[in-house]
Amino acid sequence: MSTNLAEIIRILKEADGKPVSGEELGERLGVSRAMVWKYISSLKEGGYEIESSPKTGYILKVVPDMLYPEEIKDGLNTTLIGNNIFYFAELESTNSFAKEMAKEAEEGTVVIAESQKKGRGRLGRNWQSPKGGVNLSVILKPNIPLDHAARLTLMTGLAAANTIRSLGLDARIKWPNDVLIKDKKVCGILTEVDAEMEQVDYIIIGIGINANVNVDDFPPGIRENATSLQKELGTEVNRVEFVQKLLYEIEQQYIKFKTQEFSAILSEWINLSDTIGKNVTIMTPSKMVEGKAIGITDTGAISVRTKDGKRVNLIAGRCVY
Ligand code: BT5
Repeated sequence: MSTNLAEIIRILKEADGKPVSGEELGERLGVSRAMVWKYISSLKEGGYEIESSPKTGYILKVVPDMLYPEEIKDGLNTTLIGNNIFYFAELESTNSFAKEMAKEAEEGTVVIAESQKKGRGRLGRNWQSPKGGVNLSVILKPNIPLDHAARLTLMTGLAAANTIRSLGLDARIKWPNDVLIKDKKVCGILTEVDAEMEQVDYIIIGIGINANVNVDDFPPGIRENATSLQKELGTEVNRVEFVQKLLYEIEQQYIKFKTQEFSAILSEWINLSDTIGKNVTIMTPSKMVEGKAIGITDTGAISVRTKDGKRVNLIAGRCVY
Protein backbone atom coordinates (compact mmCIF):
# COMPACT_ATOMS: atom_id res chain seq x y z
CA MET A 1 0.00 0.00 0.00
CA SER A 2 1.42 3.43 -0.86
CA THR A 3 2.06 5.96 1.89
CA ASN A 4 -0.78 8.13 0.56
CA LEU A 5 -3.26 5.27 0.87
CA ALA A 6 -2.04 4.55 4.37
CA GLU A 7 -2.34 8.25 5.22
CA ILE A 8 -5.95 8.36 4.00
CA ILE A 9 -6.78 5.36 6.19
CA ARG A 10 -5.06 7.03 9.13
CA ILE A 11 -7.01 10.28 8.65
CA LEU A 12 -10.34 8.48 8.23
CA LYS A 13 -9.70 6.39 11.33
CA GLU A 14 -8.78 9.49 13.28
CA ALA A 15 -12.07 11.10 12.20
CA ASP A 16 -13.76 8.23 14.02
CA GLY A 17 -16.91 7.93 11.93
CA LYS A 18 -17.22 11.61 11.02
CA PRO A 19 -16.99 12.47 7.33
CA VAL A 20 -13.81 13.97 5.91
CA SER A 21 -14.21 15.93 2.69
CA GLY A 22 -12.30 15.14 -0.46
CA GLU A 23 -11.02 18.69 -0.37
CA GLU A 24 -9.53 18.26 3.09
CA LEU A 25 -7.95 14.93 2.18
CA GLY A 26 -6.51 16.48 -0.96
CA GLU A 27 -5.05 19.40 0.97
CA ARG A 28 -3.54 17.20 3.66
CA LEU A 29 -1.96 14.89 1.11
CA GLY A 30 -1.01 17.65 -1.33
CA VAL A 31 -2.92 16.02 -4.21
CA SER A 32 -5.98 16.86 -6.32
CA ARG A 33 -9.53 15.80 -5.38
CA ALA A 34 -9.56 13.58 -8.47
CA MET A 35 -6.48 11.83 -7.11
CA VAL A 36 -8.19 11.41 -3.73
CA TRP A 37 -11.10 9.77 -5.50
CA LYS A 38 -8.68 7.35 -7.20
CA TYR A 39 -7.09 6.49 -3.88
CA ILE A 40 -10.49 5.88 -2.33
CA SER A 41 -11.41 3.56 -5.22
CA SER A 42 -8.27 1.55 -4.77
CA LEU A 43 -8.86 1.27 -1.02
CA LYS A 44 -12.36 -0.01 -1.77
CA GLU A 45 -10.84 -2.58 -4.10
CA GLY A 46 -8.62 -3.66 -1.20
CA GLY A 47 -11.72 -4.37 0.88
CA TYR A 48 -12.13 -1.14 2.87
CA GLU A 49 -15.75 -0.08 3.04
CA ILE A 50 -15.83 3.67 2.61
CA GLU A 51 -19.05 5.62 2.39
CA SER A 52 -18.81 8.64 0.16
CA SER A 53 -21.23 11.48 -0.16
CA PRO A 54 -20.51 14.38 -2.48
CA LYS A 55 -21.83 16.81 0.14
CA THR A 56 -20.09 15.68 3.30
CA GLY A 57 -17.15 13.51 2.28
CA TYR A 58 -15.75 10.09 3.12
CA ILE A 59 -16.47 7.87 6.12
CA LEU A 60 -14.54 4.69 6.89
CA LYS A 61 -17.14 2.05 7.72
CA VAL A 62 -15.34 -1.29 7.73
CA VAL A 63 -11.69 -2.28 7.82
CA PRO A 64 -11.30 -5.59 5.97
CA ASP A 65 -10.05 -8.75 7.69
CA MET A 66 -6.73 -8.59 5.85
CA LEU A 67 -3.25 -8.65 7.31
CA TYR A 68 -2.16 -5.42 5.60
CA PRO A 69 1.14 -4.17 7.05
CA GLU A 70 -0.40 -0.74 7.67
CA GLU A 71 -3.08 -2.33 9.84
CA ILE A 72 -0.59 -4.50 11.72
CA LYS A 73 1.79 -1.61 12.33
CA ASP A 74 -1.07 0.54 13.64
CA GLY A 75 -0.94 -0.51 17.30
CA LEU A 76 2.08 -2.81 17.06
CA ASN A 77 4.02 -2.60 20.30
CA THR A 78 7.44 -3.84 19.21
CA THR A 79 10.75 -2.20 18.44
CA LEU A 80 12.37 -4.90 16.29
CA ILE A 81 9.95 -7.55 15.06
CA GLY A 82 7.74 -6.17 12.30
CA ASN A 83 9.58 -2.93 11.55
CA ASN A 84 9.63 -4.23 7.98
CA ILE A 85 6.67 -6.25 6.81
CA PHE A 86 6.38 -7.81 3.35
CA TYR A 87 2.79 -8.65 2.49
CA PHE A 88 1.34 -10.94 -0.17
CA ALA A 89 -2.21 -11.99 -0.92
CA GLU A 90 -0.76 -15.32 -2.01
CA LEU A 91 2.73 -16.79 -2.00
CA GLU A 92 4.26 -20.21 -2.49
CA SER A 93 5.74 -20.12 1.01
CA THR A 94 6.64 -17.25 3.32
CA ASN A 95 9.67 -19.23 4.55
CA SER A 96 10.96 -19.68 1.00
CA PHE A 97 10.48 -15.99 0.26
CA ALA A 98 12.14 -14.97 3.54
CA LYS A 99 15.08 -17.25 2.79
CA GLU A 100 15.72 -15.57 -0.54
CA MET A 101 15.99 -12.14 1.01
CA ALA A 102 17.37 -13.05 4.45
CA LYS A 103 21.00 -12.13 3.87
CA GLU A 104 20.18 -8.52 2.97
CA ALA A 105 17.13 -8.15 5.20
CA GLU A 106 17.16 -6.42 8.54
CA GLU A 107 16.67 -8.54 11.61
CA GLY A 108 13.01 -8.65 12.60
CA THR A 109 11.70 -8.50 9.03
CA VAL A 110 8.36 -10.26 8.70
CA VAL A 111 6.87 -11.90 5.60
CA ILE A 112 3.11 -12.50 5.60
CA ALA A 113 0.85 -14.21 3.08
CA GLU A 114 -2.93 -14.47 3.29
CA SER A 115 -2.59 -17.91 1.72
CA GLN A 116 0.23 -20.16 0.54
CA LYS A 117 0.29 -22.41 -2.49
CA LYS A 118 3.12 -24.55 -1.16
CA GLY A 119 3.13 -24.01 2.58
CA ARG A 120 5.92 -26.14 3.98
CA GLY A 121 6.19 -28.31 7.07
CA ARG A 122 9.32 -30.17 8.14
CA LEU A 123 11.09 -32.77 5.99
CA GLY A 124 9.11 -32.03 2.86
CA ARG A 125 5.73 -32.28 4.56
CA ASN A 126 3.12 -29.72 3.65
CA TRP A 127 1.21 -27.08 5.58
CA GLN A 128 -2.39 -26.37 4.62
CA SER A 129 -2.53 -22.60 4.27
CA PRO A 130 -5.93 -21.39 3.09
CA LYS A 131 -7.13 -17.79 3.42
CA GLY A 132 -8.16 -16.90 6.94
CA GLY A 133 -5.08 -18.47 8.48
CA VAL A 134 -1.98 -16.74 9.74
CA ASN A 135 1.07 -17.64 7.69
CA LEU A 136 4.16 -15.67 8.50
CA SER A 137 7.93 -15.85 8.74
CA VAL A 138 10.29 -13.81 10.88
CA ILE A 139 13.96 -13.30 10.02
CA LEU A 140 16.24 -13.37 13.05
CA LYS A 141 20.00 -12.92 13.19
CA PRO A 142 21.09 -14.02 16.63
CA ASN A 143 24.76 -14.38 17.33
CA ILE A 144 24.62 -18.02 18.42
CA PRO A 145 26.25 -21.34 17.60
CA LEU A 146 24.33 -23.63 15.29
CA ASP A 147 23.57 -26.14 18.02
CA HIS A 148 21.53 -23.52 19.88
CA ALA A 149 19.15 -22.99 16.96
CA ALA A 150 16.58 -25.50 18.22
CA ARG A 151 16.07 -23.22 21.21
CA LEU A 152 14.39 -20.74 18.87
CA THR A 153 11.78 -23.30 17.85
CA LEU A 154 10.89 -23.78 21.51
CA MET A 155 10.91 -20.03 22.08
CA THR A 156 8.54 -19.49 19.16
CA GLY A 157 6.23 -22.30 20.27
CA LEU A 158 6.01 -20.63 23.65
CA ALA A 159 5.26 -17.23 22.08
CA ALA A 160 2.54 -18.76 19.89
CA ALA A 161 1.03 -20.70 22.80
CA ASN A 162 0.98 -17.58 24.99
CA THR A 163 -0.72 -15.60 22.23
CA ILE A 164 -3.38 -18.26 21.79
CA ARG A 165 -3.83 -18.54 25.55
CA SER A 166 -4.49 -14.80 25.71
CA LEU A 167 -7.71 -15.57 23.81
CA GLY A 168 -8.77 -17.79 26.70
CA LEU A 169 -7.91 -21.09 25.01
CA ASP A 170 -5.92 -23.85 26.69
CA ALA A 171 -3.03 -24.05 24.23
CA ARG A 172 -0.28 -26.55 25.01
CA ILE A 173 3.03 -27.17 23.29
CA LYS A 174 3.92 -30.50 21.76
CA TRP A 175 7.66 -31.01 21.33
CA PRO A 176 9.22 -29.79 19.19
CA ASN A 177 7.11 -27.51 17.06
CA ASP A 178 3.35 -27.88 17.47
CA VAL A 179 0.80 -26.00 19.48
CA LEU A 180 -2.29 -27.99 20.37
CA ILE A 181 -5.70 -27.20 21.72
CA LYS A 182 -7.45 -30.21 23.23
CA ASP A 183 -4.95 -32.56 21.55
CA LYS A 184 -5.48 -31.06 18.10
CA LYS A 185 -2.92 -29.11 16.14
CA VAL A 186 -3.70 -25.43 15.72
CA CYS A 187 -0.19 -24.17 14.96
CA GLY A 188 3.03 -25.49 13.45
CA ILE A 189 6.48 -23.96 13.40
CA LEU A 190 9.20 -24.43 10.81
CA THR A 191 12.64 -23.17 11.78
CA GLU A 192 15.22 -22.94 9.01
CA VAL A 193 18.81 -21.98 9.62
CA ASP A 194 21.71 -20.81 7.54
CA ALA A 195 25.07 -21.13 9.21
CA GLU A 196 28.72 -20.67 8.43
CA MET A 197 31.52 -22.26 10.42
CA GLU A 198 28.96 -23.60 12.93
CA GLN A 199 27.81 -20.03 13.65
CA VAL A 200 24.27 -18.94 12.75
CA ASP A 201 23.99 -16.42 9.92
CA TYR A 202 20.24 -16.10 10.01
CA ILE A 203 17.23 -18.04 11.15
CA ILE A 204 13.81 -18.04 9.56
CA ILE A 205 11.02 -18.91 11.91
CA GLY A 206 7.88 -19.82 10.03
CA ILE A 207 4.62 -19.91 11.91
CA GLY A 208 1.36 -21.27 10.60
CA ILE A 209 -1.79 -20.84 12.67
CA ASN A 210 -5.27 -22.01 11.78
CA ALA A 211 -7.08 -18.83 12.72
CA ASN A 212 -10.33 -18.33 10.81
CA VAL A 213 -10.17 -21.46 8.71
CA ASN A 214 -12.51 -24.37 8.37
CA VAL A 215 -10.44 -27.44 9.17
CA ASP A 216 -13.19 -29.68 7.78
CA ASP A 217 -11.98 -28.52 4.36
CA PHE A 218 -8.53 -30.06 4.99
CA PRO A 219 -7.79 -33.41 3.37
CA PRO A 220 -8.58 -36.55 5.36
CA GLY A 221 -5.64 -37.58 7.49
CA ILE A 222 -5.03 -33.96 8.44
CA ARG A 223 -8.47 -32.67 9.39
CA GLU A 224 -9.02 -35.27 12.12
CA ASN A 225 -5.99 -33.97 14.03
CA ALA A 226 -6.40 -30.27 13.34
CA THR A 227 -8.38 -27.45 14.87
CA SER A 228 -8.65 -23.70 14.41
CA LEU A 229 -9.04 -20.68 16.67
CA GLN A 230 -12.41 -19.98 15.10
CA LYS A 231 -13.61 -23.51 15.80
CA GLU A 232 -12.46 -23.43 19.41
CA LEU A 233 -13.78 -19.94 20.11
CA GLY A 234 -17.03 -20.37 18.20
CA THR A 235 -16.37 -17.02 16.54
CA GLU A 236 -13.81 -15.43 14.23
CA VAL A 237 -10.69 -13.87 15.70
CA ASN A 238 -9.48 -10.44 14.77
CA ARG A 239 -6.36 -11.58 12.89
CA VAL A 240 -4.70 -8.16 12.87
CA GLU A 241 -4.86 -7.95 16.67
CA PHE A 242 -3.77 -11.56 16.90
CA VAL A 243 -0.69 -10.97 14.75
CA GLN A 244 0.15 -7.83 16.74
CA LYS A 245 0.08 -9.90 19.93
CA LEU A 246 2.06 -12.72 18.36
CA LEU A 247 4.84 -10.42 17.14
CA TYR A 248 4.93 -8.76 20.54
CA GLU A 249 5.19 -12.14 22.30
CA ILE A 250 7.97 -13.25 19.95
CA GLU A 251 9.88 -10.06 20.65
CA GLN A 252 9.49 -10.43 24.42
CA GLN A 253 10.73 -14.02 24.29
CA TYR A 254 13.57 -13.05 21.96
CA ILE A 255 14.72 -10.35 24.36
CA LYS A 256 14.70 -12.98 27.12
CA PHE A 257 16.56 -15.36 24.81
CA LYS A 258 19.32 -12.82 24.29
CA THR A 259 19.59 -11.46 27.80
CA GLN A 260 18.87 -14.37 30.14
CA GLU A 261 19.82 -17.98 30.66
CA PHE A 262 17.80 -20.29 28.42
CA SER A 263 16.36 -21.91 31.55
CA ALA A 264 14.07 -18.84 31.89
CA ILE A 265 12.33 -19.75 28.63
CA LEU A 266 12.60 -23.47 29.19
CA SER A 267 10.79 -23.43 32.52
CA GLU A 268 7.88 -21.48 30.97
CA TRP A 269 7.88 -23.92 28.06
CA ILE A 270 7.77 -26.91 30.39
CA ASN A 271 4.81 -25.38 32.23
CA LEU A 272 2.84 -25.39 28.99
CA SER A 273 4.22 -28.66 27.70
CA ASP A 274 1.82 -31.31 26.51
CA THR A 275 4.62 -33.80 25.99
CA ILE A 276 6.60 -34.13 29.23
CA GLY A 277 5.48 -37.16 31.22
CA LYS A 278 3.88 -38.89 28.26
CA ASN A 279 4.90 -42.13 26.61
CA VAL A 280 6.25 -41.09 23.25
CA THR A 281 7.79 -42.44 20.09
CA ILE A 282 10.37 -40.16 18.50
CA MET A 283 11.18 -40.86 14.87
CA THR A 284 14.26 -39.45 13.20
CA PRO A 285 15.48 -40.27 9.69
CA SER A 286 17.91 -42.76 11.21
CA LYS A 287 16.18 -44.22 14.27
CA MET A 288 13.08 -44.63 16.37
CA VAL A 289 13.10 -44.24 20.14
CA GLU A 290 10.25 -45.25 22.43
CA GLY A 291 9.90 -44.31 26.07
CA LYS A 292 8.73 -41.71 28.52
CA ALA A 293 9.44 -38.04 27.81
CA ILE A 294 11.18 -36.88 30.97
CA GLY A 295 12.54 -33.47 30.09
CA ILE A 296 14.04 -31.01 27.64
CA THR A 297 17.76 -30.31 27.64
CA ASP A 298 19.42 -26.94 27.55
CA THR A 299 19.82 -27.17 23.76
CA GLY A 300 16.14 -28.00 23.20
CA ALA A 301 16.51 -31.77 22.82
CA ILE A 302 13.89 -34.08 24.27
CA SER A 303 15.05 -36.56 26.91
CA VAL A 304 13.42 -39.94 26.68
CA ARG A 305 13.74 -42.67 29.28
CA THR A 306 13.59 -45.96 27.35
CA LYS A 307 12.23 -49.26 28.68
CA ASP A 308 15.73 -50.46 29.53
CA GLY A 309 16.25 -47.40 31.70
CA LYS A 310 18.55 -45.48 29.37
CA ARG A 311 18.20 -41.75 28.92
CA VAL A 312 18.32 -40.73 25.26
CA ASN A 313 18.40 -37.10 24.08
CA LEU A 314 17.06 -36.27 20.62
CA ILE A 315 17.46 -32.82 19.14
CA ALA A 316 14.94 -33.27 16.31
CA GLY A 317 12.36 -35.73 15.14
CA ARG A 318 8.69 -36.50 14.79
CA CYS A 319 7.03 -37.06 18.12
CA VAL A 320 4.04 -39.36 18.27
CA TYR A 321 1.80 -40.21 21.21
C1 BT5 B 1 4.91 -28.00 10.78
O1 BT5 B 1 5.55 -29.05 10.18
O2 BT5 B 1 4.00 -28.08 11.56
C2 BT5 B 1 5.44 -26.63 10.36
C3 BT5 B 1 4.41 -25.78 9.71
C4 BT5 B 1 4.94 -24.40 9.42
C5 BT5 B 1 4.04 -23.62 8.55
C6 BT5 B 1 4.50 -22.20 8.38
S1 BT5 B 1 3.33 -21.19 7.60
C7 BT5 B 1 4.46 -19.93 7.39
C8 BT5 B 1 5.79 -20.59 7.04
N1 BT5 B 1 5.93 -20.77 5.61
C9 BT5 B 1 5.95 -22.07 5.29
O3 BT5 B 1 6.06 -22.52 4.13
N2 BT5 B 1 5.86 -22.83 6.40
C10 BT5 B 1 5.79 -22.01 7.59
P1 BT5 B 1 5.39 -30.57 10.57
O4 BT5 B 1 5.67 -30.74 12.03
O5 BT5 B 1 6.22 -31.29 9.60
O6 BT5 B 1 3.87 -30.88 10.38
C11 BT5 B 1 3.31 -31.02 9.11
C12 BT5 B 1 2.10 -31.94 9.27
O7 BT5 B 1 1.03 -31.24 9.96
C13 BT5 B 1 1.52 -32.36 7.94
O8 BT5 B 1 2.14 -33.53 7.45
C14 BT5 B 1 0.04 -32.60 8.29
O9 BT5 B 1 -0.13 -33.89 8.85
C15 BT5 B 1 -0.22 -31.59 9.40
N3 BT5 B 1 -0.83 -30.34 8.88
C16 BT5 B 1 -0.67 -29.78 7.66
N4 BT5 B 1 -1.32 -28.62 7.59
C17 BT5 B 1 -1.94 -28.45 8.78
C18 BT5 B 1 -2.76 -27.43 9.31
N5 BT5 B 1 -3.06 -26.32 8.63
N6 BT5 B 1 -3.22 -27.60 10.58
C19 BT5 B 1 -2.91 -28.71 11.31
N7 BT5 B 1 -2.12 -29.69 10.85
C20 BT5 B 1 -1.63 -29.56 9.60
